Amino acid sequence: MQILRRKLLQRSSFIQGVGRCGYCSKNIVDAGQPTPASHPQLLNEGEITPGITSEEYVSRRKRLLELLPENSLAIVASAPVKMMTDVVPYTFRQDADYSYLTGCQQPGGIAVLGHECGLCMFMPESHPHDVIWQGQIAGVDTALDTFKAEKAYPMSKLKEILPGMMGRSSKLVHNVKTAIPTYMEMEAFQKAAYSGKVKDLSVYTHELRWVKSPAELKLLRESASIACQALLQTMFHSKTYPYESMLSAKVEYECKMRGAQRMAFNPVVGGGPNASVIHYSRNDQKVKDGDLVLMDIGCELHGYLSDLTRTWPPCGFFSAAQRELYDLILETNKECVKLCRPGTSIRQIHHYSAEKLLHGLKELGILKDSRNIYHSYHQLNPTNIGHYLGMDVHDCHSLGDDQPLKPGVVITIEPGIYIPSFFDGPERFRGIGIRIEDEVLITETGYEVLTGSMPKEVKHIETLLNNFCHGVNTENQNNMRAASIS
Ligand SMILES: [Mn+2]
Repeated sequence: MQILRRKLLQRSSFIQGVGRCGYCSKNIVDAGQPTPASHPQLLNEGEITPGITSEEYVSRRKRLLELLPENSLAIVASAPVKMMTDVVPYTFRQDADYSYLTGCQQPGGIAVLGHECGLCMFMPESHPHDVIWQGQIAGVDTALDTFKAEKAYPMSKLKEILPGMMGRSSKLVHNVKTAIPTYMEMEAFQKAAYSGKVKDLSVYTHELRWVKSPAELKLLRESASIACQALLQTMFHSKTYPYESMLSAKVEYECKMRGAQRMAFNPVVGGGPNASVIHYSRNDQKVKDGDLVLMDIGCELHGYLSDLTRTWPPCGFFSAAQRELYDLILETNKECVKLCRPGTSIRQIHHYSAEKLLHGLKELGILKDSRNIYHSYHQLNPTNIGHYLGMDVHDCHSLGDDQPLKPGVVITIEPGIYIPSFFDGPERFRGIGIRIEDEVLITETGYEVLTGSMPKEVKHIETLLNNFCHGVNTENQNNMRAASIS
């Protein structure tokens, strides 16, 4: 209580100190994104991203320079703004490499990193008209003061300055994903490209981004925790509202109410046979009584993502066939999680899972021994056991699945079986799709499941979905429950 009061006093004196306008007073520079001065509730002094200090950004750039070939220059453009219609942009998301190296969350900039120049940021210039419509943006001052660039110029100076920097370098590495004609059409770039001196930056950044720092792990842990809490609330909700669209809306609401900026991807909410469409995104059907619903969701917390899947019967009980298949996938999930440790690779875990699932499908009578068995298996499970996770959903993909895992790497373990309604096999299994996905952090001694707080045992799910209402009307109980948890 006392602590709270002291905090309130601090807040009110802060507000008095900066005058009536809390956001952009004379004393606080608007950096176009939260800073410790403008958002003290979010960032501590010295942080550029919540939990990540400017020193950490400096050390990321230093490590990148150590990896880059001698006398090379890295060019990293920010993500472009994508338009939905001519004047309506999609929500902007910064490119992960640009974000990792600068911390800057706005579009329109180009960051250049070299052994001699350090970080040199070319910043977009705002015109008074833009400020009225879009608000303040980060400019040269913010690049120097907030993002700690060694040098910063307005974008209008790019043509004057960048060609010389490129000409003095023996190799260029650039962010191929966000490459733009602005610099690619420059003669110096073309010349380097022609003589094979241009490389993809992701080879280097993926190696750096693959192993997470303690600050990054804290954000990933929180992102996973938000996803678990949100999905649990959505599971409760599903009994009363078994509609794919409502479950999608519910999980997004619950994630954002817990501090997530956005979803990591469009939630996959597949009822019954829709669960067999791996990246199903229509989310427009009612989940039939007795059917399972598969939800694959994730959110983004200050650039760090979560990715979690559960499959359950909104009616509260698994059928015998659903349960038999669920048990196989759950067992595979748990065994694969136990395989996670330094030195093993995603590929090895994948092979183990495929053997286990194939064997299980034969035991259940879903697959029969034949020359085509691997082909049939592939139709029921075309997915990989997992992927790296971090600032992108399929993080650091250029490293491939054969890398021996290291402490600080986060991967997903997501076995699944997807049986289409038209499957030529036992009828009782047709139209069932199940995936159980967890996030696993590789530790010095083994692993830690970051999504462990979200139930996956049949018994736990059935208990959570059923009220033991002792004579009280079940419908009312469900509504009360939904109201109390929302
Ligand atoms: Mn995944």
